[in-house]
Amino acid sequence: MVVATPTQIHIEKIREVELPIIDLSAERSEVSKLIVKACSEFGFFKVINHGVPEDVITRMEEESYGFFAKPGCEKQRAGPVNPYGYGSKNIGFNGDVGEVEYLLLSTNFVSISQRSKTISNDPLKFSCAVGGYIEAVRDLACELLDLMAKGLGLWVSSDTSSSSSSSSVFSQLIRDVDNDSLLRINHYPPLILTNLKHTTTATTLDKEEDTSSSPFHHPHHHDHHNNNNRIGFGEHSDPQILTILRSNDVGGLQISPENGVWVPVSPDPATFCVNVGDVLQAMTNGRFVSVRHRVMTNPYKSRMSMAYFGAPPLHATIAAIPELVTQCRPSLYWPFTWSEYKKSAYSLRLGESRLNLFRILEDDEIALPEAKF
Ligand SMILES: O=C(O)CCC(=O)C(=O)O
Repeated sequence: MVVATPTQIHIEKIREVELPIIDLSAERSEVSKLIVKACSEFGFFKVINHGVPEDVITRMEEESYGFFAKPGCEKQRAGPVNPYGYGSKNIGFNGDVGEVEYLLLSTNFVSISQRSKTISNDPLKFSCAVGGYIEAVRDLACELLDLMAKGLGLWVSSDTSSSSSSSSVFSQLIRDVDNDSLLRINHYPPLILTNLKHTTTATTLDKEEDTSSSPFHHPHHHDHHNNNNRIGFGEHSDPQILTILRSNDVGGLQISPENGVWVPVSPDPATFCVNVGDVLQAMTNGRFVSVRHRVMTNPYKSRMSMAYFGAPPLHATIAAIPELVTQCRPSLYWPFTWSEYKKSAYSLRLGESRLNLFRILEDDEIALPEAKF
């Protein structure tokens, strides 16, 4: 007798949750509290009145659209990713793929200038746009990290003689000259055009324009409920300290507070999305959550996102901040250097939990941090 093996059906739930929007122009101690709450409960929040100049963002976006609108063979000149450059569909080195093309750049200005020669017909313009953007989002990341440190009751120096008015144990790592931060610019062509194999012209068709009168516009379409959506960027958590993400007005980003549950993040070009990375989860001894997220492609419009990943220097040792380790809450993770973490992170598939490799297993009583939606 042949008995059919039951097929495992993987059911996903979409949950609508309003994510915190934090106004950075509000009173500092109040902002600190709100940020700590958001990082502990969601691992993810949006900021308004962030201080990144509009023209800096516009220049960066224009350069990025310009690059993605080029014919495929020209874009390939900036690839393959090794460890920086242009990539298409392949994400990382372990077989992960998605409906995305991207530019991965170091935040080091010399490296950007070199790389620009293969990316742009006007390398100086491109590298200035990228350099200006990186400086502005790095300052924003440092400000947020200092507010987090304050909210956690950690020491924050205020050195008014330097351009960075304060620094904490978190922001010092990404202000370090040897920081290993990255900028990643993602372009997700619309599915409909991907299928028609017109990806190279997709960007020019729907670049930030009002598509309401276009044949591609579908007024009743909801990004997250449409079965035609495909994975643009698979489920993962960010390994670094903090991510500062900005996108155009096309949705697709979803975050996962628990296995199989996805919360769509509404796109809003007036805000930056901020999320906790694995290193910050380890340093805060699990007080903050590095939330898993993914991107679904939109059938009709192209999404573009720019993610700054603030990372420590390779030699930096990452361990829980002593003030956040108590008898009731001993260290959750073994100390590691950023170099060790990167090595193990990049040896795994995108969706695997890298931080678990460093988990101290003896203490069964401590629950793993999880977003509390
Ligand atoms: O495109 C997005 O919104 C997010 C991209 C992302 O998760 C990444 O680049 O790691």
